[in-house]
Amino acid sequence: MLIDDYDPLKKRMLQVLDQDGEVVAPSLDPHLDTDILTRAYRTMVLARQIDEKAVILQRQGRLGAYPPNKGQEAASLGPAMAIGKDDWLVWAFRELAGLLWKGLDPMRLYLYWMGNEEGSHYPPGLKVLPAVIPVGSQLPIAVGMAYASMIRREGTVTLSYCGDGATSTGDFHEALNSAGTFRTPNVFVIQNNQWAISMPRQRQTAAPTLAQKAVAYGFQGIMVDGNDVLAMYIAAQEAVGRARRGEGPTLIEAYTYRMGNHTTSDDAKKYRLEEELKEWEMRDPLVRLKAYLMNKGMLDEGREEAILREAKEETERIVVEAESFPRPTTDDVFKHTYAQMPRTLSEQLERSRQLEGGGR
Ligand SMILES: Cc1ncc(C[n+]2csc(CCOP(=O)(O)OP(=O)(O)O)c2C)c(N)n1
Repeated sequence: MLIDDYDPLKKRMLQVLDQDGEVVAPSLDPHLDTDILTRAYRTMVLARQIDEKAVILQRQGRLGAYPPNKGQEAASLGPAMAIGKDDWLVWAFRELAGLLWKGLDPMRLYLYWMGNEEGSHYPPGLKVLPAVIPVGSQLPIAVGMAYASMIRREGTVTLSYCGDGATSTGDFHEALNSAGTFRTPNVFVIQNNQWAISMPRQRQTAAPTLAQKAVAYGFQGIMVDGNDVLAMYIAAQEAVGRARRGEGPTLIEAYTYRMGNHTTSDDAKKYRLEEELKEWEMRDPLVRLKAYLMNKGMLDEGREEAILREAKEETERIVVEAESFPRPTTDDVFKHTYAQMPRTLSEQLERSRQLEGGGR
């Protein structure tokens, strides 16, 4: 098993591709077919476009505060590629590429960041929870979901994501402790992007790796190069298989980097060095997959340009769609809490309508 060969206590990190897209571990190359690999690349390119456009829209006052994903595309995409349609994806707020792969309409994401709750309204059958901003709070929920699926013998797996900062929350500990105890079918991915706002990874914990935290909860953890989509995919594929076979949870630490600001309200230049960013720019997950595909003859400059052009067009299309989506009304504030609206609330609704109509 991969996981036995990459002991996080020895600080070993799983990698298939180096930063130039060269295969460093040929026996681990999953040899995915051209269709899947080009789809993966297209997903990463589209995620990057949607992400960069979101920052521009925020600066123009057309979208609210937004957490950039740039640099973390492979970390969320690889695990999403390893789960099936009936498996759950529980995200935090920086998992755009994985969500696109799972089938979430990115227009909903724009709506969400534009402050329209319809952005959290997903089609039935799409096994994805809405964004979770309270750090770490999605993890006990993910364990409950996996536990329920185990009791019902559904055979499904729950893939969840959190950041390195989330590993310091009580929720993280409670979730992983329960998952280990009940051997739930969970795959926990930590996107260790080296920063929790301005708090560096070194100040987060004295543990040399985050993956080794699994050891204390009685299950396995593995540290993976989070900018290597193939490494993320094979690690998650093994973890998903174990979960499905009833062999319990796995913790995957995706070693990656947040290339942008924490959110559009942040200025990372105030607390981190430009050199650090420059170093990580050379490990860009998109550049790496592109080089791998080109080396394999699965992609050429012409095809690459077409993918980028299509991604830009798709992004413009979803901007138009999101901006022309009906805005919520004051009436919506009163809906969705009670099946049968109580009298006190319906009186308030009536009053609100009068006020909106210019009544006093
Ligand atoms: C419970 C809670 N405390 C504080 C915050 C404010 N906050 C938002 S993101 C963040 C840092 C999260 O860091 P990390 O888990 O590493 O994820 P990243 O933002 O790097 O993706 C904090 C402290 C919050 N959203 N929820």
